[in-house]
Amino acid sequence: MSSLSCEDFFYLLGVIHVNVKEKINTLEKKLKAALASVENQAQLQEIKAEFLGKKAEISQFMKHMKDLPDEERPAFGQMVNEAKKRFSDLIEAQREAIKKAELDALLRKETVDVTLDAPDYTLGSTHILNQIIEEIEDLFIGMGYLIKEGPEIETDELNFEKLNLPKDHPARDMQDSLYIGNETLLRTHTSPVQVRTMLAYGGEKPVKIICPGKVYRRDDDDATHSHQFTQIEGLVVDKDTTMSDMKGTLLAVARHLFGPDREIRFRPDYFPFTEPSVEVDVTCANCDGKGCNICKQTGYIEILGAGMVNDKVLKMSGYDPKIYQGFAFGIGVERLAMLKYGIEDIRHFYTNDLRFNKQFKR
Ligand code: FA5
Repeated sequence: MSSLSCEDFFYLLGVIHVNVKEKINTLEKKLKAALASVENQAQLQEIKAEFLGKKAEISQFMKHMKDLPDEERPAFGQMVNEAKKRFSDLIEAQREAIKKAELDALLRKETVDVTLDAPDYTLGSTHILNQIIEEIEDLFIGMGYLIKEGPEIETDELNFEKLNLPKDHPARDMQDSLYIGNETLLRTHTSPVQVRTMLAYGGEKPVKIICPGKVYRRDDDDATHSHQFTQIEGLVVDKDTTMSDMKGTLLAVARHLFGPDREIRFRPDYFPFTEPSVEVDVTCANCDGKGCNICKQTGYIEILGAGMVNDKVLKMSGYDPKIYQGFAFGIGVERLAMLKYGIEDIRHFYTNDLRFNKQFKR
């Protein structure tokens, strides 16, 4: 067997070098072509595995190292490692290009053209009943009142008895009630919140509150009655409270709601919890008090019930009627809105017909 001469060996090595070099060049061209059509990171990963992974051709070249003399190995190793580095750089450059393309696409997709017309969003608005409640609350807050709320399930004692309506009192018929148990019912008015406040104040402090909220009665629903409706009641208790304080306050309410030129009048009425009691009318805003269809030719429309707090009620809630007097009033919010806006049926407030609701956008 003839041994290789030194020249032959270098010749052989040169061929290996040349072949590997050529192979690397071919691989590099293949890699560039593959990278040119790559579209996403997943495809790029596959290409990386193919060209730089353990089974990649370039990784196999290192196996030739052992066939080389020691002095050739560094040059060979350097050539292969430089190729690997170039491959890796090409792949990473492509990775960055894909990232940038993906980001550009996302930004293009999410671009907002500020010159376009805004979409026609339909904005909701506060329900007319809540608008009136807020309007009345604002007026009373301006006059130094506090807003008090209470539970809709109430005791018979607070809803009736402490308001001078004992169990057998015929005036209980004025407010047909929905009982839940023997002693609990859905409140028929927000007056029990007034009782709760007086009891909490312990007969000592002056009271100046309004109590908005839902109330319930066993009334048959029709154009002017609902089994559930909204009230705002008010109560003032202090040491020098007179009927003219009440009149001035209610005149302010009437003018706030129906216009600055309105006048009010009192008609005698009956409520067990007030004495004297009055029905309050306001001059008709439609005809200025001259008489029209809306006010049934009377020149006035009825807006609320009121009165001076009955001594018995003050006493039952801990206030000494010789020292304290008070006035109270109760407004039916739906009825008030019907008068103000000429709404002919109370049921419009609850059916949520948008054609109705939209008329009262603030
Ligand atoms: C009361 O509820 C008294 N607590 C009000 C009050 C307070 C008077 C303080 C004096 C002093 P009345 O039952 O009248 O009163 O109800 C008050 C208002 O609620 C009525 O004027 C009316 O506007 C409204 N209302 C009564 N029943 C209904 C109903 N079924 N549906 C819609 N509104 C009603």
